Amino acid sequence: MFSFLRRKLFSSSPAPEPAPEGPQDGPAAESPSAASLPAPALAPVPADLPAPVTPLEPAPAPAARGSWLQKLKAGLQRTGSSIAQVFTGTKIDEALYEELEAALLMADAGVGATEYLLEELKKRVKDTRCTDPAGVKALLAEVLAELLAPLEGSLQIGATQPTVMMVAGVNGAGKTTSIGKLTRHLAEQDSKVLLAAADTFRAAAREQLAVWADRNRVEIVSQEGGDPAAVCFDAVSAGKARGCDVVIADTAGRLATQLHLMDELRKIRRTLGRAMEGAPHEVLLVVDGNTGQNAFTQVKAFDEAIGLTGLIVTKLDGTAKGGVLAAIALWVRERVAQGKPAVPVYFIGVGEKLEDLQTFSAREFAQALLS
Ligand SMILES: Nc1nc2c(ncn2[C@@H]2O[C@H](COP(=O)(O)OP(=O)(O)OP(=O)(O)O)[C@@H](O)[C@H]2O)c(=O)[nH]1
Ligand SMILES: [Mg+2]
Repeated sequence: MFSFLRRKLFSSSPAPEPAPEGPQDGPAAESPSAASLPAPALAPVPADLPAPVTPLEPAPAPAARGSWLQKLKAGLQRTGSSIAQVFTGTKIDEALYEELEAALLMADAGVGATEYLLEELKKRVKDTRCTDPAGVKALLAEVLAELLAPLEGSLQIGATQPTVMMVAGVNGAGKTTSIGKLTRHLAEQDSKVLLAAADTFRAAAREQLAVWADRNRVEIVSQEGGDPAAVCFDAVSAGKARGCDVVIADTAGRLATQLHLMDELRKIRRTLGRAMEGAPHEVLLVVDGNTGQNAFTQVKAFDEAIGLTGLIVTKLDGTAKGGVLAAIALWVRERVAQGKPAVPVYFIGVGEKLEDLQTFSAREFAQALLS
């Protein structure tokens, strides 16, 4: 069983020794650092058991979930483009729909999702013979939650050992912080995590990830300078040798328009696949919710380059308008209709603290946006 292979990380034993640094000669050769690792004593896995899959759900107590929802609401309300304002009148008329259209566009929903929402809403108002604006608001919450529903999804670990994740995004989106928070959630669920500092160019980037590794008592593979793909190769090799459950590669921030840097990301992806068949199992994009429609542009561009499997939307506690998730949801629906896999929002970030990374709920998000 998968649980046999797990080792408790939050034990009173001292933190593990830092990983030896990877080789300079690229990912093609098997890493000496991985080869020199002691082979972990693994319990035999019965052949007839299916690989157990664990959905990663940071499940806070109801009170905690309430408090982060307050943060989300406060963040989304701070924009001043309150959609709720539209429904304070007494009449349902063309002016109300025009005001709603403007509010949705202001909230970064984009033209396509705004049109979709208005059309669906009008249909429901007609079908339900709704007569007051408060009722229209409730119907909009319903339509919005349904539109956002394909973005719900939980990150699965345990189908392979290790589950390999690569994390990408533009500069400062919140990649490293989100990895740190995610590592804590994983470690709390007794998963053995290994981090790969694939941002090899900046010493500060390696140090920042090392702080998170230290804080969470997990191991890290890093290398000064050199090829980020080689670090990733080493990390997966080490993760396999050490019986890790999850390997997470933190990459350097980049714009999708920086073609050579996007090529580097593709190389990292390919190299992870060379280090372990089927890897990376998750290709996550971290987007800053404050960047509005630009976040949507990033999703499309990174997906084209490296094929995304999921998203983390950060900084929804700030001046984010939140509507961009409607635009992303519409894009995901269209993908799914074409037979492609969905790209769920695995987590949303509502602050800088550990507990501020939460799973995404379409209904809660729709309500926060309309409150
Ligand atoms: N308010 C708020 N701040 C956040 C959130 N997530 C990350 N941050 C902050 O955003 C800043 C950048 O975060 P990083 O994790 O370093 O971002 P990064 O994407 O790794 O940056 P680069 O590696 O430089 O590309 C830090 O100050 C974080 O504390 C969030 O959900 N809310
Ligand atoms: Mg970083």
